[in-house]
Amino acid sequence: MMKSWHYEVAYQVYPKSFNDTKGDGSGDIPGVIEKLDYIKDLGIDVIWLSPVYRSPMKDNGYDISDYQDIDPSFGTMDDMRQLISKAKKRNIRIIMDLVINHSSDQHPWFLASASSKDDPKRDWYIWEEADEEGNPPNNLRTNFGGSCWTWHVGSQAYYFHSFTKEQPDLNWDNKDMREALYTMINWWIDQGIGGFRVDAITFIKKQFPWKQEPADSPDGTAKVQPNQPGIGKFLQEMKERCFTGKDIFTVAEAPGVPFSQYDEYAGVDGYFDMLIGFEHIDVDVNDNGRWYPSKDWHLSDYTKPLTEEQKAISEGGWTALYIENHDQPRSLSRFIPEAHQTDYSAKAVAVSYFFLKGMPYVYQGQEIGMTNVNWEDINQYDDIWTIDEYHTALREGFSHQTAIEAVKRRSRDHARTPMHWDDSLHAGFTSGTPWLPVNDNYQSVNAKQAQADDSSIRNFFKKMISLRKSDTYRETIAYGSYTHLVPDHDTVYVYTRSLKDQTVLVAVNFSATPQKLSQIQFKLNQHLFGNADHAWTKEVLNLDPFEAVVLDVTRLQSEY
Ligand code: TEU
Repeated sequence: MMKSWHYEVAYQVYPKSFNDTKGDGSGDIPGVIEKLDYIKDLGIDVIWLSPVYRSPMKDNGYDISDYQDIDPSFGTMDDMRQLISKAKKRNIRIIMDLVINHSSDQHPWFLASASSKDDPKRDWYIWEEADEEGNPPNNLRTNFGGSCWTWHVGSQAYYFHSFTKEQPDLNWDNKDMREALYTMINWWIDQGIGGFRVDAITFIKKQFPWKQEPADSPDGTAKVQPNQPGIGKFLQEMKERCFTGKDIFTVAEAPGVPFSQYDEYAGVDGYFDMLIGFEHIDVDVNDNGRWYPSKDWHLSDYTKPLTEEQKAISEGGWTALYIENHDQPRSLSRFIPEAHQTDYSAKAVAVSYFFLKGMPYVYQGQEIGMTNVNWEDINQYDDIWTIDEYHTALREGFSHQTAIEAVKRRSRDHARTPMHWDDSLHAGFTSGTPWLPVNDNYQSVNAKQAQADDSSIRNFFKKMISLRKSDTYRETIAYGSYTHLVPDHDTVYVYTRSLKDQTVLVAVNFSATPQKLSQIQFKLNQHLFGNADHAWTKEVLNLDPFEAVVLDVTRLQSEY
């Protein structure tokens, strides 16, 4: 079924690092309003705003202490209303981050729950007694390391958390708690937002009954597992109570959902409208979730899951297309060896995911080719997850070098350094001291320069977005069938999108050597664009190093 947002493209704003108008070194909502025209000019229709709710900021806003208020560091509720209405004037929907697997330990619900075993809200969170030796119910480990159980001295019990101890998990088995969430969600919809990106939602159903789980780590712990059987009951209820029949869409962050369940989650009658999957992006993460030792990965570890995902949504499903967000390293640093990181190769990386079926997401700074930082000292990093990975690696006997290499490859801070607006001090992000230092390369990589230069990565993104939306190609790119050509290839990614008699062929060479794919035969109808400055006239796929092309072709075989 056709949806109004099927041709749309999203931009993610991580507000703390986007644009600071107050000079306190931390971005704010007026800063987002100030840049709405910059975002609109890129061709964007949707902004996913990472959390701006009131928060003690133990996890940069993913620990919420009031769902219906704005944190003073970001501004006020009035600023938020202005953002929603000013975005709407530009035909941009604001998608709020909905963090409802857990709250902050400073949320009044948790404070009440923790106040006494008899409090009416006691059961809104998950509490368990210690065993005879004082131990918690089991050996589960959080997503960020450490036990999922924290002892609460005041009420003499353990509470459960899938993330930090300051993010206690809400108890979805409690009906009153669920009702309170639904009231809050509907209140936000009434404020005129365009929908939600639903955080870590696959963790809401717990691994009952509690028991020791098979260890996946030398310390005897086992990582908490998402997508437990029975979760669907809650998701269906939330959909019916909050989402159905409204002019919004929902995108669920869904680690642990196998492709075989995509239809249930994001098919025509799915719980959500699209999913944020992890298979194509967690290429460098070990099975136990650890970033070390470094994991050897190949291009097909990226392209094959993308292909599986495209198949999984082929019957009317949808997905979020992304290669960067606030939890991931920069894509240019991940996909391209340092010696070859240029505007040219950045464009190739961008082409690789942009013409798949789904909604493409561009993460702030991705459109100008921002890269990872090169910090050697763990004290330079801020992210809780990064700090845990580093220290756990050392505890497990790995060297500083191995541990810091993992951090340099994978830290969430790579995406969180401030946005580069221009070449002035602190990249024009703040007049104060930025909460996280600016990447050293801001003088050559910044939005001002990218806007002025016709051949910039940013202008390339603009072209890609307008091709996706063009009258001639938008149907094929939105709904066309997908075929992965030369699927075992470890240096090129080639796919076609076909609808009726139109075929768009996308080819990207991820290597520093030329690639000749003479087995792929086609008649060239039109060169749509590519990262090289010359027009493409060949009817054979001879790709230069890091070359990307998008062609309108007639395929000469039905299957390659
Ligand atoms: O991330 C969820 C998260 O960390 C997991 O999906 C994890 O990446 C996965 O299980 C890998 O094993 C979201 C937010 O994006 C992140 O910024 C927050 O810190 C986190 O939730 C807690 O709210």
